[in-house]
Amino acid sequence: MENCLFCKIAAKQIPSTVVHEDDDLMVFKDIHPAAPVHLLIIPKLHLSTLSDCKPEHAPLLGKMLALVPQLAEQHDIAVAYEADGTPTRGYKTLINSGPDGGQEVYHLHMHLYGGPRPWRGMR
Ligand code: DGP
Repeated sequence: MENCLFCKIAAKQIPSTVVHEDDDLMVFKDIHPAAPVHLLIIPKLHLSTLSDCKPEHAPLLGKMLALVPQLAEQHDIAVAYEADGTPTRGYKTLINSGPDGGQEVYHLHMHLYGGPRPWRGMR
């Protein structure tokens, strides 16, 4: 879509640090990281917000979510377990939708945050 920042990133018209790309998705580092690992997972298809998604987009949304464990492994933020079974590490996924949801860029994206805390402005 014309004049969409993330469409331009997906088309490589604007540079970004890409960590994953396939036919449907692109993942790149957030320009203002709020955590030691802060990635943005986007569909190449332009969808402005989660509210624009229809049932037919379920496979694409599923693909975005299903990529998270792989990204978490690659960036050393996957949930692990101590010898006594206590969970350690881990990450947060977030989709901001609309003004009240704090969305700034109107191309659907999922944030993936991880790494040692504290994280900027987040619990
Ligand atoms: P949101 O508030 O959910 O719409 O988050 C948009 C995110 O996009 C925000 O964390 C900063 C990031 N961002 C904005 N412009 C750019 C850019 O040009 N490049 C990259 N890599 N990230 C950007």
